[in-house]
Amino acid sequence: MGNTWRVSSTTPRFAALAGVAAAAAAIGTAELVAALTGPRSSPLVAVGGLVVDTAPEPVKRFGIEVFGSYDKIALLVGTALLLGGFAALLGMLAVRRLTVGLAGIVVFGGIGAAAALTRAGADAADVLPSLVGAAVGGLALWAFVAGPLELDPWPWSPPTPAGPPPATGPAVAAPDPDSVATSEGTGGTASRSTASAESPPVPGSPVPGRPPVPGGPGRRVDPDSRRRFLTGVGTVLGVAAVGGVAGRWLAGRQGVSAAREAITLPAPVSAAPPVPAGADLAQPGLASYVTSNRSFYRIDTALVVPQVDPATWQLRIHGRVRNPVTLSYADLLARPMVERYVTLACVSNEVGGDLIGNACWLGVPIRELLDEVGPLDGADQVVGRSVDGWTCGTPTAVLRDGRDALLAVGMNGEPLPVQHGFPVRMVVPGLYGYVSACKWITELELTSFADFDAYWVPRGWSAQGPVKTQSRIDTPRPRNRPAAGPVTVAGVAWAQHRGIDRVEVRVDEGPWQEAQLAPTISVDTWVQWSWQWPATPGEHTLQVRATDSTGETQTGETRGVAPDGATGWHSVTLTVS
Ligand SMILES: Nc1nc2c(c(=O)[nH]1)N[C@H]1C(S)=C(S)[C@@H](COP(=O)(O)O)O[C@H]1N2
Ligand SMILES: [Mo]
Repeated sequence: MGNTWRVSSTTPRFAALAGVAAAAAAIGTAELVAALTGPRSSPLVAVGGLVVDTAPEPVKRFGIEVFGSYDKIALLVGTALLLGGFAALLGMLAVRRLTVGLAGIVVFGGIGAAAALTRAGADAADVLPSLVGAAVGGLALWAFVAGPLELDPWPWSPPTPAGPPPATGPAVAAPDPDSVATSEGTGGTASRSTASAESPPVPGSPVPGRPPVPGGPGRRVDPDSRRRFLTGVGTVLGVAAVGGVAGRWLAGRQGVSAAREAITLPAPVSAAPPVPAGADLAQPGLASYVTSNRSFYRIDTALVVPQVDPATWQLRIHGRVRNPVTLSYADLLARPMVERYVTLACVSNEVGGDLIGNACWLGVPIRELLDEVGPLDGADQVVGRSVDGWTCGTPTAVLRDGRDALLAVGMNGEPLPVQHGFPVRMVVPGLYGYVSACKWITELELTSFADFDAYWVPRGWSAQGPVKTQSRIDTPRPRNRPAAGPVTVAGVAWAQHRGIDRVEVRVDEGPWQEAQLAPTISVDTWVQWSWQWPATPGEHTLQVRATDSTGETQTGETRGVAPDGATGWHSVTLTVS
């Protein structure tokens, strides 16, 4: 076929618009189809997830530092802007050569489909949204740059030809201003004359009899066709937005919040000890002793919160065991449950940071399940695997040493919130979340540390992640600008599964002074502390350090969060008036 190099009369600006509209049509369609095939097949979510999983660690850290907890929204917005830029470029290429624009759409559709296939639990249906989206996007692009919505040039009336009347026979002689560069070479017809090989591509006009506009190709366009084009773009953008929002809404309706609300959790055979009086000093600015589900920190790699239906949920305990088992949610709820307060902390918590919380968890002791499956010799690692493919590796010995490591179904008296791992997650006292606290768990696989690296290990984090002894000053903070006189300094300290023995505070690098410890429930929870400071006017620096029950005092050596948790003393500099 000929005419591969065509120059549309569509101007670059309109072409960019056409590209963006076509991309919107593709993405809107894909989101709608994804609502039918499952959330992980949405190309945006799948590509975003792939970016999260493959981004180099420093980039990821940069994202978290710069965008804070909005890093996921930032990623989606950034992706949308990037896609918009590419789409505009594709539109501009497409008016010069439609096949290049279409090829670009095919490439993007392919990337979306391939990304969807890499996601955990993907099947062939997960490529559908990308493929259908690409087809619709391609159709839209064609319509805008070469189809019914293509812009026409300015309807310029040619002056009446003054030359001799045409000779008999087909009109082939006169150079036709409508000529299109064709690869057919010779043998033009009445409607389409040949162009000399040397001549550059000239505007091809769909309106016969109109010469190109002086001043270069595609400068001015027919106002009627412009109206038609812009209406088309507006319509496509509108329909795409409605389709995309409808798709997201439908996907959201497939969520599990209704299933979660219908659950009644069993009573524990071993209830949590009551919170001792005075455990919460109720000091303004001080973190409360029990963290509510709403204010509990959230850390995970999931771009969309996994929706796991408890009716079909299963936990497979397998690998290097004598008797592998598969449990349903009902099986799990039928087992004796215990309830325990455990303080969970993130390895990415900076000194003084707030990626830590204390909740009351209800669940099944993992120790009992492991006793039943019977780990084989050498199975020194238990890998928790989430429905989205994320993994953590916990020492088998830690899970069997008698501590309250739980397969948790409840958090602070409710079924687990969806963000915190509904229907089932792990909680292990004394270990950072990244090596122990698998949310949306579907597998426990017994293996060895030598044989398997969990998610964060190849990304530069330690395979072993015991929580480091830490302490934090919650009040006063610099914005409090306390008045001179007695000031209550208060905060929290933690050394899960070892327990805190002592907390000390010092002012301006003076002598360490012992703070008062509030009562706490167990060695697995944090403890609040307070100290009366006879504050004097001027700028001062407060510092805190804790000593755990093994007698080890928190080191003052400052180290960052990677590879196994930050160290150093939290210090607060403020002005006393
Ligand atoms: N499926 C899954 N589970 C996960 C993670 C994750 O990325 N995916 N992150 C872990 C990390 S790093 C921490 S600190 C805890 C945080 O649990 P929370 O979000 O309930 O506070 O979850 C852990 N469990
Ligand atoms: Mo974490």
